[in-house]
Amino acid sequence: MITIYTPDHALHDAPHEFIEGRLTAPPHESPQRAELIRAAVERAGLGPLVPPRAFGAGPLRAVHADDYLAYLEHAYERWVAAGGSPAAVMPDTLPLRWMGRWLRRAPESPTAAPGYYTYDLSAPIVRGTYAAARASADLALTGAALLLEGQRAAYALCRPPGHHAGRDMCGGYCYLNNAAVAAAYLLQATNDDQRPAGTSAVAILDIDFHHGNGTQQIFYERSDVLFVSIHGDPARTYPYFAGFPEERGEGAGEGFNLNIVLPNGTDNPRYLDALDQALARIAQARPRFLVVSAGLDTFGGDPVAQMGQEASFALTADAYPAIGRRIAALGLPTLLVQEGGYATAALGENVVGLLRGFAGV
Ligand code: SP5
Ligand code: ZN
Repeated sequence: MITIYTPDHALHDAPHEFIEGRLTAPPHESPQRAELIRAAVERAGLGPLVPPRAFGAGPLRAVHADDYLAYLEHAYERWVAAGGSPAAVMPDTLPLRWMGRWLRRAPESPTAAPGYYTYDLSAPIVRGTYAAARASADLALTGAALLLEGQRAAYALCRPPGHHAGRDMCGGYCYLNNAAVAAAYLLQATNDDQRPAGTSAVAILDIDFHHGNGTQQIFYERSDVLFVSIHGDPARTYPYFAGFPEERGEGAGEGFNLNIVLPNGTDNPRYLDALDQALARIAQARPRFLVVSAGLDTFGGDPVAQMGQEASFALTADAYPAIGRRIAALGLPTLLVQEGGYATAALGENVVGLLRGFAGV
């Protein structure tokens, strides 16, 4: 298994986040996460570590709005110049529901813009955020290119993660949607005209504990990319406002979005049953490529997945090789994209377990 990695992820090192009203520092999503994973992958001797290629902004535009990309690139310097805290860009005013009635375009004020482009208080922007997010997207794109060149699989060690980032919004530690960018890139190698009805050229399987609301938003009205996500119940966990089973896609995309919600305390057997259901839907769509949003925050005791006093999912280390094996059994060229996972003591070994299971070693 080829791992695509760059130390440039460390350019994004946020000072804090707000969780349940508490200023939390340092944030759970830290540079240490990617380094722990890299060290574990190297120790396991799973295969070569390769650097990303530079793709430029072109492939990002297939997924993200131009004004959003320009915002991300310049948000920090403009914010600081306008008097914002040099610690990080964070909104203080969010245009919600009734204010949205008058929301026609992005504000020009650098202190107002974060409210327009951000949907929570877990996506601070620092000086190096854009460079790190671009490098992270390049990792996923490099993996996609490797699949197009005939590789069976690749693992993009992405950081910052991506699946909460929508067409023009950041949130949940995510700025650019790495998996969505890779999926859109893979579409170039498929011929839409010849695709039978009811099928998708690319499928995205999201196994992060949290619903991939950004990915869902990006492909919601499209049938060429099937989105299937297995996650904690949005009625009681982040991202709260999306991820319910009745969200099935719209227009041409109707039936091409599948949300599988699992209860607190979900254990290995119950999770693997849900995974089989997800994989059956993907097999039915007969995609040419599979992109996996690989979050490891389904692990029992993950500090971010934990819902108040209650346990989140309760997967053990044994789950990840089993998950990897089942995904590999689809027999599709597969790009694994790193998303969440915050139980740092187990993170490296859990990623290695997933990759080993996939590779059958
Ligand atoms: C990529 C990813 O995994 N993003 C997750 C973003 C989560 N944002 C904050 C969620 C806060 C949920 N409540 C935590 C309760 C701790 N007791
Ligand atoms: Zn997550």
